[in-house]
Amino acid sequence: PGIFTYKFDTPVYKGESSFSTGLFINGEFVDGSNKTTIDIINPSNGKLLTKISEGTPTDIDIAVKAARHAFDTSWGLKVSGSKRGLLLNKLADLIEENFDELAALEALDNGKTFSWAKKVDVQDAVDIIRYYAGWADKIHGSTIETTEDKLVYVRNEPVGVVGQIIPWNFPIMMIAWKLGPALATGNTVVLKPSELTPLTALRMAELINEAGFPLGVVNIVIGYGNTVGQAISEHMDIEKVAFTGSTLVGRKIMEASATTNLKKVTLELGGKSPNIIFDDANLEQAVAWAAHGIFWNHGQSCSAGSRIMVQEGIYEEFLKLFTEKAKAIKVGDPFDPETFQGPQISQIQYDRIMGYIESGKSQGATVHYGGHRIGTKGYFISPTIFTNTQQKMRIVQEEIFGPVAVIVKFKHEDDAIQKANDTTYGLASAVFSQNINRAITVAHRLKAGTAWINCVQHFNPNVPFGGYKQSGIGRELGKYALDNYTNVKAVHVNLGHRQ
Ligand code: TXE
Repeated sequence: PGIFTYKFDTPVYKGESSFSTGLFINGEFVDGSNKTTIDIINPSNGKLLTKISEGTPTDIDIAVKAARHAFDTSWGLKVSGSKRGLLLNKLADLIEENFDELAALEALDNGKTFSWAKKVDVQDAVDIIRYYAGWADKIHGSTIETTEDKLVYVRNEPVGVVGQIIPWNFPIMMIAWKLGPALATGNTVVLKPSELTPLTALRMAELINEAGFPLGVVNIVIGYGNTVGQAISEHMDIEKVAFTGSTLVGRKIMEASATTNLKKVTLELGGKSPNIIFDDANLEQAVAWAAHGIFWNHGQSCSAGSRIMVQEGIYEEFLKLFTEKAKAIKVGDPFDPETFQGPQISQIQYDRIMGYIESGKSQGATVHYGGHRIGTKGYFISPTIFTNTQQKMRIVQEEIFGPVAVIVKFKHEDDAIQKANDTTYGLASAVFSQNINRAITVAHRLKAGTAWINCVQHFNPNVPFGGYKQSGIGRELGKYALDNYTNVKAVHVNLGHRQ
């Protein structure tokens, strides 16, 4: 396989990165079985960054065999929880030791800003791996009282070989969200990063080796969704698949499971999260959070507060302040310390977002601010605000996944709740009000896996995250994620009863 070498010479980071561009199978970097490569594009200028090995279904087979062998010989319940925790902690230490380099790779590959990559993505990866390291020696079964002549106990056994398919919007963070609970509970992994953003995954592969994980415990196969992703979903020896991505692909993964070995499926899919701002909210705070909710990570977040719902009494004032915030956002080079918003990830996503902007216009909404490209190279889009929206418009119902805020006016509490719940999604939601009774009551009535009160986009390693409705199945993070990665076995021991 090739080697990726890159010299960062930026105002915020100077350093060099160099690592293999192969697939990571059984602790080694190898070419894909077809010897083909995938072009990796820098979203800031649309130019080729590097070529990386392309995996195929055959490579998935090889990786699954390595993972199965590791599970049977050197992982799972063959090693103690303390050992698994120690290795996870070591991995977290190594991420910390290479903190700035990983953030820089993330900014280069994905286009997110270096400063936010440090503050959120890499920091979160460290915190989450440490959190699950702590669980590794605390996976307890239980005993259940039945009758005197019986002992019944329940074991939580690792599932086996698990497949994990992740997207491009938070590459290193998604690796941590997926590997943490899977490895803590003793599973072995075949992970497919997005074909758009493989760089931090490859660097992480090196760190996984350096930490000393036994060969084959983690395998990373980069490739396209309809080949390698599909092969994971259909594989007969993968017993669980965890996916983060679009609802469309989530459906395909469930279908593939249904027609093959009924592997367990957890899905973390899209959203159209409402952000409800009542007229008794702290307006300045609500404006700042609302802008963060939709514009952070360039709107490429499954829990983006993309429907900003404002009560009519403060509508005009909110719009004025929110527009000022949007205007103040600096769009540009992810390595410029002043930049808040970098490029969208790809030409395809750029076209998709611009398509939504056109659809909003043609369905009669008003582009209050933005709505256009910025610059002539790369995939930069101005922060955009739509007003005069109607509930049935595509921009109000569908996930745009870009820096496009849709403002929805509402009259009273019931009106807000009805509109907020009126989509097929149910990932996150937020309520802004100084009346805590109202804020909590409304939060409880929203059909979403997360409800934020007077904040948005907060995550903690120990707090579950996942969707209602078509936003997904299962929960990630916290102890909830551990359940996805264990099988429950009930053992009945006869202490005396004779047939
Ligand atoms: O996602 P895909 P895309 C949403 C968001 C975005 C839209 C499309 O609305 O605009 O999805 O983005 C792999 N079998 N989200 O096309 O295709 C793929 O290789 C198995 C929300 O980039 O879902 C990648 O690794 N896997 C989301 C991963 O799925 C397949 C994050 C995600 O890509 C596959 C990303 C297949 N048939 C997009 N086809 C979130 N929840 O945060 C593709 N993949």
